[in-house]
Amino acid sequence: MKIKLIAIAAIAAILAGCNPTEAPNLSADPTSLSFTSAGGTSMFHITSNTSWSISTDGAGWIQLSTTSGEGGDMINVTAQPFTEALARSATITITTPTGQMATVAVVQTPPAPPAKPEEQNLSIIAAGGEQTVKVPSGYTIMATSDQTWLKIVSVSDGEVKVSAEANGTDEYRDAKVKVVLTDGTTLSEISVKQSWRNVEPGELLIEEVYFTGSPIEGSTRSSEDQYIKLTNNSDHVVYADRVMFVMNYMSGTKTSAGAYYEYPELEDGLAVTDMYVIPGKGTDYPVEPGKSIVLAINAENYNAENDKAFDLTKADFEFFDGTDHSFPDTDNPDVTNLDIWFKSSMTITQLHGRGLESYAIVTPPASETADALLANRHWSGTRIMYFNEFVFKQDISKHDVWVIPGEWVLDAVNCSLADLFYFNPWADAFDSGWTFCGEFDGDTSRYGKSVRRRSEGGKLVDTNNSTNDFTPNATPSLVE
Ligand SMILES: [Ca+2]
Ligand SMILES: [Ca+2]
Repeated sequence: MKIKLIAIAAIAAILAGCNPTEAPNLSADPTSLSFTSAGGTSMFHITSNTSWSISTDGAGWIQLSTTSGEGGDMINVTAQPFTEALARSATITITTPTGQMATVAVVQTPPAPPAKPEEQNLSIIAAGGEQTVKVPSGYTIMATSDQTWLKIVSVSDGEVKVSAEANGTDEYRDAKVKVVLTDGTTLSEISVKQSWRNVEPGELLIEEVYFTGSPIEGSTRSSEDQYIKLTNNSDHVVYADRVMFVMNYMSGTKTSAGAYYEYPELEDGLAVTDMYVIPGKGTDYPVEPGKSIVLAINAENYNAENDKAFDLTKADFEFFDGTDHSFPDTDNPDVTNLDIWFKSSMTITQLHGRGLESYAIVTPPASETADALLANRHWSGTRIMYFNEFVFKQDISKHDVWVIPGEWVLDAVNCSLADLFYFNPWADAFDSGWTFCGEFDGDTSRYGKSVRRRSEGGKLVDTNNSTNDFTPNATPSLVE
């Protein structure tokens, strides 16, 4: 009976994995684990003949597959991804109730620092606002700005959010954002340029000018349904506030009698007469990418009396020239009027119906006013008119002409006709070509046709050469 009891006790002891005659033991293998910054799972073995428990020193970045057990076992250790600049370590400690102890040292290496700092550029419009900049991910980062007008809003893995104050100056201004790792290594240098305006050259373009007017059945005249269409050719929202539509002063066409003018050199800038400005305080008139705004000479429904003419009551802006003259203008109260900085007509402004004008859109800086422009930017010099054997000299300063600085110019288009073309009134930098409607001066087949910018691959073509960029004698876009 006694023998039998001993045998049962021995079997029980074997089943329990513990030999009462053997001292408790405990070991771990391997005794160290290493993780890359990506983290992941590794394992170690426990060899023991007794129960044990495991702790991790409160290192929250590692998780164990189990924290207690008995006898031999395999433990999975999972490390979280690591983004700091200096390595981190932890100790896994295994203990038994009877005082045995084993440890496994864990280290995780930091992400490899960038070979060299990344450099990138960020453009911000004058209105300022928040922008998010992508930087290499996988690092804990800090960011600083060297200008008080540009604040760091937040940093997180892979991105920095900045906020710019509005630029009230008339100039571009620069800031540098430095993004560093926790040991000070530079990850990224962001050169920030804030504009003095809310739309840049090439972003908002003159897509179309409908100067001919729609044909009237049985008439040699046309309807007065003239309009200009401006389109956002960029990938972001632009603002049309304070965009000024200007008309040329210089005539680059010979008169039908053969007279022509010679003008003083104008190296940089546009000599203009009429100046109409989209109102707004900076961001009142957003134009979404690919979208357009229409400036109607008169925002009236011409289709009501001429089925070939357009309904312009849905135009975004209109030229309203008042009623205190012999050809009173009509104001559509539902369509915002352009601000008049200068109009050359004693009555109402219209586009040259035979297509002998040049047009541009420009942006006067924030500090510029109509009064200041008219006072300070007058053009002067001598214009010479050649007519047969006669030569006339004229003092330009007596004319209504102002010089728009070249840096204000967003886009320009010359219109002319082959039989009258003499030269382009604006320098090649603004438009080195010209476009047209009709084949000769007075050609009534021009009615119902517009000049329209071509598009390629979903973008308008803009090479500052309207001979290339525009389709002459085009079907007006409002037909579609
Ligand atoms: Ca009008
Ligand atoms: Ca109106």
